[in-house]
Amino acid sequence: IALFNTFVLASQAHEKIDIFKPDTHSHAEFGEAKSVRYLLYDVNPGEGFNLRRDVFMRVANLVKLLNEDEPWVLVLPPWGRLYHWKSQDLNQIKVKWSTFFDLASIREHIPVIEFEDYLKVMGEEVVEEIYYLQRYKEGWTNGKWEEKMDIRECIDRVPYQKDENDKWRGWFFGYENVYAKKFACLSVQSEAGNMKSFLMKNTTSRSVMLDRAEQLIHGRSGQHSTKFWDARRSMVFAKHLRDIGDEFRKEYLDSTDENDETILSNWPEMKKNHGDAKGGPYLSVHLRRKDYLYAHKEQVPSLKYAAKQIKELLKKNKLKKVFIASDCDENDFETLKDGGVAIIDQWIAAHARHFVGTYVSTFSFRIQEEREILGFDPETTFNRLCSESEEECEQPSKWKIVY
Ligand code: GFB
Repeated sequence: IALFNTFVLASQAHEKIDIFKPDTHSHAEFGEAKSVRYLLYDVNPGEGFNLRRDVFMRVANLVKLLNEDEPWVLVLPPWGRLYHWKSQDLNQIKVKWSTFFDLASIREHIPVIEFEDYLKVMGEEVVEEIYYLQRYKEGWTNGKWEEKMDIRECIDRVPYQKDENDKWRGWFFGYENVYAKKFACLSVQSEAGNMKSFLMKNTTSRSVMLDRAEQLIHGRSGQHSTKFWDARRSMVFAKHLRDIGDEFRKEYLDSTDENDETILSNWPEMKKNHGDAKGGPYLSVHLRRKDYLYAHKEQVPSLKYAAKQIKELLKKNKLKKVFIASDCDENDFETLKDGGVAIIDQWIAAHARHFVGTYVSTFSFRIQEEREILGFDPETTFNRLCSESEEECEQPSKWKIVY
């Protein structure tokens, strides 16, 4: 309650801004009222949507840890300027997280706020401090990983410049008037959670941004931990996108949650056993093309060889229909943002009786996680297409859900 009140007082906005459900967090634990602080982050501009989702999980679990001692709110970085979003006719910057995800579900994990709402709360288009995360110039000493972080000179050219009024200017998700008061480069070799003491002890500003947050690793909150899966489970796709996917499943793939045993419940209460989910009567394939055709040409099949494998899988699984998600050229969807189409593809692929993905694609990995959450038998999930040139076609590791 203390935290919630402090937030409301701190807010200079006239409208009510949702950050979290006050009743799901035990704010009474914070003895005296501490003012809310805001953590912002951004990722290397070249990274795609699904790697960004993974970085979100790392930062989210940092915020989770911070909230054990101080009230911190995570500011969700607006989506935009993604290398893979090619549709020219759509305005695809400053895209809110609620376009793609169900914020109420994320708020069951940590307090979050959209960037736009953060600006309203601050009452000024400002980020107080930015730390641009970078590696250590000298690399790993003795080739050994050790946890450390130090303010250092910037190694590479950074995308922030000081203007004539000593304000740091940069991309800030396309919000042109936003500036930062303070900027520094921070060399890090650290798991995300270990940023906690830096943020609590070395900074006092109301808002701190970590740019290039992909430098932080999962560490102890990795895929074998419940922390990883809690954050992952909270990233429920937005209902308007799930609905489109469900409609498509029903109409073309004879697939409904009732028949397929894939009914969702509120994620904190949803605990499935492997094999609980049956899946719709279709095979789903993630057939990654574009940059993968040259970046991973040894492991990515020709269309002909992909077709051969698909035919065999249909036969083996006694299925007649196949749903192929792909980034191959063609765009039938005119009204949806590219990110939205990709989510619908992932949603449908996640509900199939059997799934086969593409070598090391994070897009495929996120589908595999979705299937773990739904309760599929791992044998139907952790599969990938092989290329004709591979002698041994190693299948993906089975990263199973932990509760
Ligand atoms: O998601 P993502 O990081 O996965 O990047 P990878 C691939 C992007 O391409 C997705 C689109 O976010 C989508 O926008 N895309 C890929 C698809 N597959 C599909 C699909 O089946 N359907 C639809 N609708 N869209 C990484 C990239 O890609 O691979 C890095 O993030 C880099 O930039 C690396 O290129 C090599 O892990 O597949």
